[in-house]
Amino acid sequence: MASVALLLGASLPAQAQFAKPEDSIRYRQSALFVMGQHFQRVGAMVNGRIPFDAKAAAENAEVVAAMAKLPWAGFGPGTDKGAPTKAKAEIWTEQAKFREAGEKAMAETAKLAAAAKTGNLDAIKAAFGATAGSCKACHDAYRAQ
Ligand code: ASC
Repeated sequence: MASVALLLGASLPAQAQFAKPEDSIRYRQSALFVMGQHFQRVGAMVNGRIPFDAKAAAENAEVVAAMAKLPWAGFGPGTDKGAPTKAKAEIWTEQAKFREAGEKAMAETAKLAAAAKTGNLDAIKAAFGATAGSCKACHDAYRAQ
C-alpha cells in the first residue's frame, strides 16, 4: 500500500490525503475538469475560434500545467469505485504504465506553459497538439467511454 501511494504521489508538491474513496474520485475528476476548461480556452485561440491573446494564453496554460500535477494522487488503492467513475481497472493493474501516462501529461503541459510564456502562437500550437495527444492516449487506455 505504501509503495503504491508513493508511486502515484511521487511528483506531487504535497501528498494529498482523502477521507474516503468518494473524495479521491471527486478530487481527480475536479482537477481534470478544471484542467480541461482552461485547456479549451487555449484551444480556442489555437484553433482561431477566438482572437489570440498572449497574456490569456499564458495564464490559462499555467493553470493547465498546475492542474496536471494533481489528479494522479486521486487514483490511490481502493478508489476504483465509491462514486460514478469512468476510470478503468487497468489504472490499478498497469500502475507503471499509468504513471508514465501521467508523467507524460505533466511534461507536455509544462512545455505548453513554457511555450505560452514566449507568446509565440506557432510554438503554442505545436505544444497544444502534443498535450492533446497525451490527454487522448491516456483517455484511450484508461478511461471508459
Ligand atoms: C481537450 C480535452 C481533452 C483532450 C482530448 C484530446 O480539450 O478536454 O480530454 O483535449 O480530447 O484529444
